[in-house]
Amino acid sequence: MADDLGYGSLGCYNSKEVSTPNIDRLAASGMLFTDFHSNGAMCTPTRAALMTGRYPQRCTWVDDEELSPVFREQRRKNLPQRWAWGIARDELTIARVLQESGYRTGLIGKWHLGYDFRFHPMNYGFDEFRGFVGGSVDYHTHVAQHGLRTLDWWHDMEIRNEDGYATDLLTKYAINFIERNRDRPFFLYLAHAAPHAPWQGREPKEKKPPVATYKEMIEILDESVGLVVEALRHLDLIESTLVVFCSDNGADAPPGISANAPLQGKKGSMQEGGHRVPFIASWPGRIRPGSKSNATVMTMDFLPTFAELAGSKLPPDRQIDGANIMPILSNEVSGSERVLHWLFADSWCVRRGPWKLSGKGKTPLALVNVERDLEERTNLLKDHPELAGGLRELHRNWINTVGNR
Ligand SMILES: [Ca+2]
Repeated sequence: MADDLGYGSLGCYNSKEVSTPNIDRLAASGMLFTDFHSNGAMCTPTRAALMTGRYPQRCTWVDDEELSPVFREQRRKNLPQRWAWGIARDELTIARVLQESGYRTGLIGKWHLGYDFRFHPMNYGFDEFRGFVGGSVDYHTHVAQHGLRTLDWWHDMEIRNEDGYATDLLTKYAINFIERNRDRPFFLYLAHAAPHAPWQGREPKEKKPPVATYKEMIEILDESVGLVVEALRHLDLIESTLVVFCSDNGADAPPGISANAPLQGKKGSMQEGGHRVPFIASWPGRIRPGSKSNATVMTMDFLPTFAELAGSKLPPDRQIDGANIMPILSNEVSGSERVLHWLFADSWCVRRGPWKLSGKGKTPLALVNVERDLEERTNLLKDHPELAGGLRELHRNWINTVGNR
């Protein structure tokens, strides 16, 4: 998973500004999705959906009383980011599901589902952890850019620094994890920091414009994908491994690059640029090379899909919102009409088929047909009042069901 990588930032998604030959090759070896969405327009909600297979709004988040005073105070001051302090310990995670099915589980990279030690990823089903628990680190010093602004670089349960550029270190650990686990089933969640700010290239002293550094960061991310895929090939695991690549929300890029092109909006927005992001799935022998899908897919679909592949049984005591997308990946179906929801602060949108209604609080603001009008230029709210009313009703019912946390 890339962090804040936009829809228009890869060669295979028509970028002419960034060179991503390895990710383009991955796409050519499998299926590229044009209508994949992150569950959130920000990091933490999407990561919660990835972990739980549920809408982040349905997840149980930690109470203030569970936080140490310093984090409680930070959360009080930063309500829109209140989720970053953690999901409840009894949430079922994709790591736990696969761990219980005999998979070795590793998180290499960013967690961002709790800063306090008790919400450490190894308490949520990961056997191993290398990386950082916060929203972003300095790529060279590995000091957190938010929260306590202290060293945030972990070897399992221990904070321990080391020299190196974050993207390169995570790549090294990812390959090491694959090598050590080549003879047994494994689940590797490689959650890169790039190209999330701070915009820093590989050479700490090199000075260049932010946009040049930003492109370099995506190109190093691309190198990482190439090295990981090469390791799988070298170890003869490529035909027994499903590789998925996606972003956690739209780009928030420096001026001078069309990172979310052709979409409007960016990270944090309910416009497509906030949450329609790249998603590629490759599995030689199971997914047809060079295929493209316009099925509507969301981050929360990974848990039910992976659980199905691992033969895991999901407990009946909780609502899983995601869907198993294996029939789409193996070309048995092209996808069906779905109703999907997004919510950030009091901004929201709802999709049914090609129709998208977005609004703020109780007020619907725009109705667009994103199949015909991907750039959201034409607001059809006044032309189709009944359609808008129906979508608004779906949104209202959903809010009432998930509890609008
Ligand atoms: Ca992000």
